[in-house]
Amino acid sequence: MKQSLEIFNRLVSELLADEAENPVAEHIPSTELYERLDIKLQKEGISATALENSLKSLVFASPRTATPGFFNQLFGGRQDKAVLGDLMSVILNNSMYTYKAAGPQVGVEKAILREVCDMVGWGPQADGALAPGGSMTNFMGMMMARDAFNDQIRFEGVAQKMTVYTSAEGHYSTQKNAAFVGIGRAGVRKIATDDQGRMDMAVLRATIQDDIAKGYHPVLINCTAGTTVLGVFDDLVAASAIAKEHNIWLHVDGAYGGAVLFSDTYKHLIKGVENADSFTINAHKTLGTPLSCSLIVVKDKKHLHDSFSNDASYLYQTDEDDFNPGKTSVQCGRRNDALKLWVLWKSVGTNGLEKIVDKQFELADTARAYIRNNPDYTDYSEDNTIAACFNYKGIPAEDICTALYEHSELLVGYGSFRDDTFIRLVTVNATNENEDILNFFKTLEAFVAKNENLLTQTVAA
Ligand code: ABU
Repeated sequence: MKQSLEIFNRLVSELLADEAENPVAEHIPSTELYERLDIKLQKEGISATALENSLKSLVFASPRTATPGFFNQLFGGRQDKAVLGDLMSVILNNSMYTYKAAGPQVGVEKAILREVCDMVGWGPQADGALAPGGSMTNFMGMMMARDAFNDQIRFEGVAQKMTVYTSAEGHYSTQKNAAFVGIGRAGVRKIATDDQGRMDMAVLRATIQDDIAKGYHPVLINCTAGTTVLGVFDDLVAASAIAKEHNIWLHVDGAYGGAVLFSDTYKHLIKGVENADSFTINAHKTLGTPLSCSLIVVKDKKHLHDSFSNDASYLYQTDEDDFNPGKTSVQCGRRNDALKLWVLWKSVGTNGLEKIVDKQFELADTARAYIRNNPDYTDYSEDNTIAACFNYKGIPAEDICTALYEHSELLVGYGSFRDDTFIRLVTVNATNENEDILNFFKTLEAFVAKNENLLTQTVAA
């Protein structure tokens, strides 16, 4: 172990030094990967030195997600205390199904879930669980919605025509999850949005009424707190009124934006979340922990037990269900994703988590101000989000993003809303400073100036 930890320390020190100089790793086309890197496996083992060299090449060539060159997805940065917690999870290697196997780590998970439930405003009946990503915690929400509608489905299978409702701008996990739980992709109603990209509540209400008239059983309204492209928030107060009227489960997919719960300034964006039945937050997105750390909290823990508990005499041999989280989990063996958030939270306090969230909005404001004050940019952004959406000099977003990637300049992606496609700059890395955001634009502009011919070909065509 000592030798491996020494290798780890050396490689990490070298990587961090290199990241400071080169925020974007050299692009390796996937067609050249196995020729350029020593990835293929062989029958005989290799020396520690050869292994270290091989690992170093791999590590140095991997995309750098913690630098001011990465704005591509809804995560990024490196909160060091959270990294410390995650490294400890790996060393401890507890499995989170039982108190016997995870001991106080179960208490850590419970403390986080309790605190989040309290912050939502729910009582002692509320609880939660962790799963390996927002798609999975959203899946858990849908499963509980299905079982709350009909508590026999989990025993007998699906016999009724069920429907679920989500924004046309919602995450694609809704469609996949509908297939998993037996509702089927055809049972997903993608509700049109208003001009700001929020689910249109009048259309939602009318669609539900229409489905009921046709004999369908609406079981879930999935609201989005932070849509993947524009980053906007559905109106939870209006959605909860519709859900209540028709006795439909309300899940809030806050995988991206749910962490505004921690911010006095921005929690108004999820006003009404206390009326939901379940709520997803990804700490690996807007709280900056390493992947993955996805939480689902539920107003009434009965639903977690109803949908996910199963006896297993070889596993559950000590302690009450409350301390055996396997009884409320979608998984059996489960890594400890709670510790990284706990170490970060313990270190910076709830006020420190608030600062992380507020910083993301500040960085987005900086980006939007730059875009809006520069005539070369076309702005597609919405305020009160952590996404700055724009085009530059009319160059197609796909061309510019792909060229920046292939030339190892910046990692940033693009998205579409209605008829427009634009670059999506996500300011989720709270370890960035305003200067890093301005440098992003400088790098982009310098790159375009240098490659004007290449990038303007499509515009001219
Ligand atoms: N849930 C991941 C979304 C990925 C992205 O839009 O970057």
